[in-house]
Amino acid sequence: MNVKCLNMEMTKTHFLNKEISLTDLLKSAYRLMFTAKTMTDLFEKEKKITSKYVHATSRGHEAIQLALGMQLLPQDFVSPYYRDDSILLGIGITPYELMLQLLAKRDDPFSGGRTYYAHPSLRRDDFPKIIHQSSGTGMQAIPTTGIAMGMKYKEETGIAENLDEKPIAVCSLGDASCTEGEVSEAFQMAALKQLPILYLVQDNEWDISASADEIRAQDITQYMQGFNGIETRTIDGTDFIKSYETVKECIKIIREERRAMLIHAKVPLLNHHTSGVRKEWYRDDLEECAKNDPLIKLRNQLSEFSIEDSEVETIEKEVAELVRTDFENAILAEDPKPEDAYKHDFAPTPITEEKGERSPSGKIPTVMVDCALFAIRELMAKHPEALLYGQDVGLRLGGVFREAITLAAQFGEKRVFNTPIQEAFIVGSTVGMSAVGLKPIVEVQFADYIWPGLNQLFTEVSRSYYLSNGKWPVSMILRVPIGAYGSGGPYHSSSVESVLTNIKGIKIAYPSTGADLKGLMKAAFYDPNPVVMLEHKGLYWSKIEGTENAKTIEPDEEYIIPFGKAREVLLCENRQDKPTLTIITYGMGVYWASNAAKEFNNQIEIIDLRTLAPLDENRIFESVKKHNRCIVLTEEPVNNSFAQSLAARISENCFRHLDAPVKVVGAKDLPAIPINSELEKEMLPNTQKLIKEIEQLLKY
Ligand SMILES: Cc1ncc(C[n+]2csc(CCOP(=O)(O)OP(=O)(O)O)c2C)c(N)n1
Ligand SMILES: [Mg+2]
Repeated sequence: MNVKCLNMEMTKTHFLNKEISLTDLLKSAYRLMFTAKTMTDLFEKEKKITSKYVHATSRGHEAIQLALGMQLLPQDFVSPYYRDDSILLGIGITPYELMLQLLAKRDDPFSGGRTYYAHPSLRRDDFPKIIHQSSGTGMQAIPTTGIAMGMKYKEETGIAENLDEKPIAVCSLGDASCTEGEVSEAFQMAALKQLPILYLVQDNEWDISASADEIRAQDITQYMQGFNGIETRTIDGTDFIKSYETVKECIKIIREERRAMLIHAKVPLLNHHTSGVRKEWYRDDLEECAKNDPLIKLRNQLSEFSIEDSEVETIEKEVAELVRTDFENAILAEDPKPEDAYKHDFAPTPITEEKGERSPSGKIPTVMVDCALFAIRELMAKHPEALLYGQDVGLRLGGVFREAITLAAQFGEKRVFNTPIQEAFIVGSTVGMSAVGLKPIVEVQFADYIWPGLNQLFTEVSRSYYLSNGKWPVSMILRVPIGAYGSGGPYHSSSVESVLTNIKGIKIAYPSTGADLKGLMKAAFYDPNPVVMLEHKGLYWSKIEGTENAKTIEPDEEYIIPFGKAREVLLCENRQDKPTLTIITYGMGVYWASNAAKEFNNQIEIIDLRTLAPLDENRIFESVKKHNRCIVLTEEPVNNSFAQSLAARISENCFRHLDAPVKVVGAKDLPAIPINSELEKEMLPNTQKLIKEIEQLLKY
């Protein structure tokens, strides 16, 4: 390409934050590209030191990465993947900062030594923003598309910041990562909602050792033809000028027209896949690829622009010195301290006390499902940043349990809307929505369908705060109707709390009354951390005999309950004449226990956990120590359950006080809950079964 015929006299870059000429732009780009190469070479030369922690570099991909990084503004969000160290150089991150992460040092600006090289997260005023980046290939597509959805939401509801240039989201992806199913969920939403996002796909035709012809039926340009409304540009990503112009054009369109675009940049992979998977083991195309080195191309373009060799040599010398000293300094930088491991597991919540009125006078009891609805209605009326989305929650139905009925009519279809059947998107998009300051309340239709969303919950949502070293908490509520109820059958009855409580970094509520559901929903909303609300659908309307007490007076608007505070459902004294016991339970268990307790004369105490994470250990242990006998009651199959693990904790902490083993009562260990009502009854716990267990335990 003859660069001289390009119409790029003056070009603004954020990197230098001022208008500069094309020659100056090319020189800046060359400086950065040479930096990336010098770093790759140094990391290889010093591999004894650098490969302690696995890393990948951008070698071969630098031109398109720099073209992108250099044009982003502080209001933009970018999600680079692990090969994008040149994007990071392009936005102004220094080699020293990158090397701090390479060596997992304490001052690593992204994660404080918690995550790998080029896994950034950044929240500096004068830089583009970067949410936490995981290693899961393609997993950044949904959170980043969530950012774009948040930007558009703010514009459409009139709460966006007033800026001369509107922000955009950029999601960078490797070619092979695009075959992940979640990536197409993201494309679907970006196309459907016309979101202001740029996808950059860097196509090196490699998926570690698997070649393009083995793993894809079409390249990304062809693939995008299935997504109406995402315009694609296919380019040679080794040509800096071409890349710069294409990125510039796309960014302009997205800033102004608020729609999605994709750049398919063809690039060679010149370095190893990672420091641990080396090119010499399996690559037979290295010679061919070397002919396409973007650095050599840019060097030639500098000559075409009559930039003196001596000037280029000076740049190279300066870069070599900088990279060397940065490396030496990074080696000397301090490691994290052991106690640093405990920082930023959860962001502090302002909700620490029960407040407001739980049972205002003059009101009649309200079913649990409406207590949740009213909580959300009050929150949405007060907070324009609150919105609700999920399957069927929109205007026509208001949720399959009518748990969101009237909300779309009251707050409009921008704030309460249906999503496609994409649990991964529903869950993972909250990361991006939260990053732009919104408070997403989302739903999966049944606990049985949380599985497709679980990857996002684990990989992205739960770890964002910890791995960004406290920069990006994810404030979201995930509502999950759960539990068995009247022959719901194997796919509408499951309990999932044991899996969820194994995910660290999320909070989990499992209220058993309307008042608790309302108070905890409020606490969840003001909590800066991700919260899963498990809502037993058998309690929603108190239709099941014996669950009438799930229906309560609706607390007032101020009512709020801190997480980690159990509820005393039934208290009894420790007696000399008869043994007593405590039942630690939650959800439907509260009603099995309450009904069973009627068969015993003041011998049963019942503690409702209300939240499974955090857990009110003090209240649990106190009750166990008082009664010396304990049942942990759950609706889940017993083996390897949350309840069994809690029982172990109780045994360990209350050992000297126990007169009997801590008994776990729950469902039978079977793969699914059968639909036939007799089989369902056989599998699940109930009041009668519990009475027998209590009798046994009291005999000790
Ligand atoms: C979900 C997931 N599966 C597998 C991996 C292991 N893995 C790491 S990189 C990679 C290949 C990705 O290729 P591509 O997206 O084309 O990026 P490239 O490395 O070629 O730049 C794989 C399979 C992973 N990180 N995440
Ligand atoms: Mg690839």
